[in-house]
Amino acid sequence: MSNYAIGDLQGCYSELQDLLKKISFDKDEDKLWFCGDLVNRGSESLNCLHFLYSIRENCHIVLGNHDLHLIAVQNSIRDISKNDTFHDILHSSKDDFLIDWLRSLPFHFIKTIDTKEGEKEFVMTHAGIPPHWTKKDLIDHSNKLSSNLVSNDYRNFLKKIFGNRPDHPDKCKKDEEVSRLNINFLTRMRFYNPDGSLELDYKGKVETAPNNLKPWFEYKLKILEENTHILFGHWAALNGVTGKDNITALDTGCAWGNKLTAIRLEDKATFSCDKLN
Ligand SMILES: [Mn+2]
Repeated sequence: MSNYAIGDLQGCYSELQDLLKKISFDKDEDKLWFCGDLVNRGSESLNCLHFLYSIRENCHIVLGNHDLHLIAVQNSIRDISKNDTFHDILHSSKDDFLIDWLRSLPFHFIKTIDTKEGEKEFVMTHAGIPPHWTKKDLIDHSNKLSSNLVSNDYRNFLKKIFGNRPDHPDKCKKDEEVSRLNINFLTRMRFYNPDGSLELDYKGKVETAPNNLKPWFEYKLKILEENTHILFGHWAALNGVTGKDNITALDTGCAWGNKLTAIRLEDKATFSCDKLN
């Protein structure tokens, strides 16, 4: 049995099938970890959701920002944007169960597995883990968000979680502001300021970032004191490179014409498939 962590699918269903052939995926034995953003940008979002649902017992999946956007659009809480490519899902009410299933997925996943280097605890989120969070913080914040997302009042919750502000825990006065910031940490974070604030406005490259602004994983991360290994997606421009042994970037930009990548957690073997069309 092997565990494979797979980068942002973003509707790249045919490429996923290629990748599963390449790793000789055995649905009775193997586990697939998906770091979120299952839909959008690519051309086969509905196929991705149907397929993952059909093998859900073999998968560990966390939510990404595009998945949340789809849930909000399908619930008429956000407008579809001109770049969105998940019309295939919205046009078919018989597939509404897939959106309810998405809502039930967590924002984080943690599991210890045997690797060639001994036992390792892997922690997966879509965008990363903010430097000031311990493992307990991650679990508490993530679970609280999930309980809101599956509650009867989830539509009201969805109305309040989109936006770039507040950008710092000290600026949060209401529960909904804490939720918004924590969702942004977990699903949208790339750059982080030394004062502990989340930077969502800068969209450029790491090399040309303004002074002081660094990728979140370049800070001293509290969660790594607990000897964890972080897996995340969301940041295709990194092309899988963090420069850290214990922090793995999974998104290699398939939806942007690059590759879909799987990493076997037991031995770090990497498998990639090219974008098909
Ligand atoms: Mn993302």
